Amino acid sequence: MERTLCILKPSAIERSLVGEVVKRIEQKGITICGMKMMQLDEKILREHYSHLVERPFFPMLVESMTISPVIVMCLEGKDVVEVFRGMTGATNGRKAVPGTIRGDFSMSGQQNIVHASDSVENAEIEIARFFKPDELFDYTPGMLKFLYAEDEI
Ligand code: IDP
Ligand code: MG
Repeated sequence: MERTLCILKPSAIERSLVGEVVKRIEQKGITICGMKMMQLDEKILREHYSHLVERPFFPMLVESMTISPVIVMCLEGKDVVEVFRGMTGATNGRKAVPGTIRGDFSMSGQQNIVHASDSVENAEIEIARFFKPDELFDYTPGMLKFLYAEDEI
């Protein structure tokens, strides 16, 4: 099964939206195979957001991502990278479609509640960046046969 990285950003932690986001993940039928709270720093953010380091807003982004701890989650499911990106919505919360996490909970292009990996390749790199192998769990949810057809798993 495919895996993706989700980060519940300080905007989720500080606004007490952790339960709301986790609830959506569980209700969708996505499996949580790793979850921990951690404090990010500039070093890891320079790697994670390497495509944005030269942008003028980068210092503001670092500040917003380090102001409180975050919760990182490894999510598993069929095509979960694309599925969870869809659930996350557009980067700017003001443009994200209602029904998506950002569309329902964010008014901002920066304080947008969650990170979601954008490709299978990046998901693998990002999961390895935030989790040690023994922090990830391989298990088969008991309800799997009610989540998927036999030929989907
Ligand atoms: P994504 O989170 O939708 O994948 P990226 O372009 O990868 O979007 O940007 C990563 C994060 O950087 C965004 O989620 C947001 O928090 C922040 N960000 C992106 N563009 C801007 C901007 O123009 N101003 C402020 N923050 C931004
Ligand atoms: Mg991105």
